[in-house]
Amino acid sequence: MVATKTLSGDSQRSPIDGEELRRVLDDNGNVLPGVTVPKVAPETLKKIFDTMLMVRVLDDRMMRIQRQGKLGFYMKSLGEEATHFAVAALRPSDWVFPSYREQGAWFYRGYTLDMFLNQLFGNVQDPIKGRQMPVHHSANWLNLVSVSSPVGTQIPQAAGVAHAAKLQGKDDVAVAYFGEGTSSTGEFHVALNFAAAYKSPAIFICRNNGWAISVPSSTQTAAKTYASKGVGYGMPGIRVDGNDILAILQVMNEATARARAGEGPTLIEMLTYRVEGHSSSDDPSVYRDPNEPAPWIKRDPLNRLRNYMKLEGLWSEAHEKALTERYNTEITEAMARAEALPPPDLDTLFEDVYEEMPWHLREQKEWLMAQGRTKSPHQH
Ligand SMILES: Cc1ncc(C[n+]2csc(CCOP(=O)(O)OP(=O)(O)O)c2C)c(N)n1
Repeated sequence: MVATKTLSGDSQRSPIDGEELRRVLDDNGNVLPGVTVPKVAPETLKKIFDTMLMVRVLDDRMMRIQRQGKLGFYMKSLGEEATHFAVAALRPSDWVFPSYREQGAWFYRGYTLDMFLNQLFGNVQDPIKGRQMPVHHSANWLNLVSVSSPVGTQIPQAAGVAHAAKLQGKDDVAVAYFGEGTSSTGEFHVALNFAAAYKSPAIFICRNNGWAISVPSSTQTAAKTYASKGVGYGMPGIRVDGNDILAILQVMNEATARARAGEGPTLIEMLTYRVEGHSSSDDPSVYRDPNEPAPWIKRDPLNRLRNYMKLEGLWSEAHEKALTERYNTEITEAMARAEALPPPDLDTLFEDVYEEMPWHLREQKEWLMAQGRTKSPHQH
């Protein structure tokens, strides 16, 4: 077993691959013998379940409209949605630096379906004015920092913001999400070293879903686990079942408590699996054994949470059915609204960077507007 330092709490030998892995629920959603179940308010669990269900319904609908040619690009999270709800262990004042695969985190923090769809369509009500490709959201009012296409850029930013909170005497934490493939970038190493050296209140979530597009996670590192990398930098590295929301909340509670107490950062490897392609542009049948997803589908995070809640008397079939129908209706309506809206005005391209527009941008704006174009370039 690799010498990953665990915090207090329970530890189970993983039935998945034999390395130490924190779990609370078994693959079916039953509490494992001898583990401590974290205290999670029933309302929180219900909110997580409802939002996870929404992500599932939404992902499916969005992938379909992508296939119909209405949307340029989409990224699903099928099978790895529980990782999104690590944010349920945070306060609203904590900062989150997501990668592009954490839809649930956005909705959990208050991003709306309309904002989501307006961003995908890049229309006039898109919170970021059509400036990013689909699924690259940005919501500074929710302390959710812009998604960037180059992977890894968000990790040093999170380390920096965490450190700034510490310098300001606040006990806020900053959380960065990234995939295991992204741990091969320089940004991962720079950020972990900085945060550990300065004891910054950062939490690094490595969402290990097995693949970085077509590159298997085993190719990204010679280390036995991603969690063990934290130990090398001087912080705890915890490996948790990323399809088990209770185990995720348990380790997040420990990591936030450490960070707020001034004890520094934590690296959490959330072991999960990308059941489908990397994005709407990917075809995993070209590089992946077709039998590989089967055992992971049995460990589905939504099923496990549903079963646990059923046993706790917090779930009903009628509620889930009604909610699924409601989500489908709301998505259809929000989609119709988003599709009907025009793109942002061309001159908005020049806003938001400088308080006072410099001369060269003013010239460019005047030139563009003199061309008599009324449509945005992506309408041509
Ligand atoms: C710096 C940089 N290099 C390469 C790419 C191309 N690229 C986009 S996503 C991706 C795979 C990332 O895999 P991982 O970090 O494991 O996240 P996952 O998509 O599996 O959630 C790559 C290589 C990129 N966007 N940025």
